Amino acid sequence: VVSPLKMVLCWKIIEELYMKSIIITGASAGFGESAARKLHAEGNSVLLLARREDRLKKITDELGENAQYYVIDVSNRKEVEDLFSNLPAGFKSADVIINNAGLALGAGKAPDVDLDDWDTMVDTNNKGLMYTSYFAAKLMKPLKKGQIINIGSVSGETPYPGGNVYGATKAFVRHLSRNLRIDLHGLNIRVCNIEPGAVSESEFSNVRFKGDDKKAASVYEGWDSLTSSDIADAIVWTINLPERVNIDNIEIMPTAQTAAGLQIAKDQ
Ligand code: 8X3
Repeated sequence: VVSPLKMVLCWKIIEELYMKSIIITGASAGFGESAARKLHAEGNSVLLLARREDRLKKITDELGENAQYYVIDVSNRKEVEDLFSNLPAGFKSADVIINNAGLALGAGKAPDVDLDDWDTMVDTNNKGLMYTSYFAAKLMKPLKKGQIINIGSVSGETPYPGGNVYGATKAFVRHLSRNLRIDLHGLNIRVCNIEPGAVSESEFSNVRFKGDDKKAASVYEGWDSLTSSDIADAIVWTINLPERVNIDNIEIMPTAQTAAGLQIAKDQ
């Protein structure tokens, strides 16, 4: 007869073997929060990163054991460096990083935009991604294992009116993902770029329209857009595939959304 103690020990060993340690940026809301919740529910250890401590604390308190948080602005190189030099126990050889932090600010056509918004988008969507990817790759390279999941956007594939610098930052995400995949080739490190289309039920639209809730909500009125949970499902699926499988790129659109095609101005 196997003693209860031995059974618990066996269970712990099995858990250790299959449980992954996963770092998630932009984890205080949206896809990041949803992915953190789903991955944690599957028995993984999660480290949630974002700027808003109150949100992070609330989520990790709800999740309990195996959920930790760290307050950080990913666009601050020093803060990212400090985090990676002092990663909490259990994350020093992290299996996965989900680079989800990012935002769209404004939807106006160039040049009728706020230049500060362009700066902020480049700082977070590109420089933030650059810093976290750099340090994650440094951590994973000697371990010869790991997975980097970046959150791009369909706007990085397809231009649209008012997309301007937001779309350009997401094209950077796509190209950096492809280039990292090549640089890390042979090291057993997976790199994936997930490109969502229009997603409601997240703060994304409110941030884009700077707190104008009515305008933000009107984008998603009367049709069935994606939810954060749909994107989190894709993230979880990508992680759970066998290590031999690398999903290089996924574009995920709501059924009701497609690219618009070319246009001609006759009376200019
Ligand atoms: C945002 C995609 O379609 O909402 O990344 O502009 S969309």
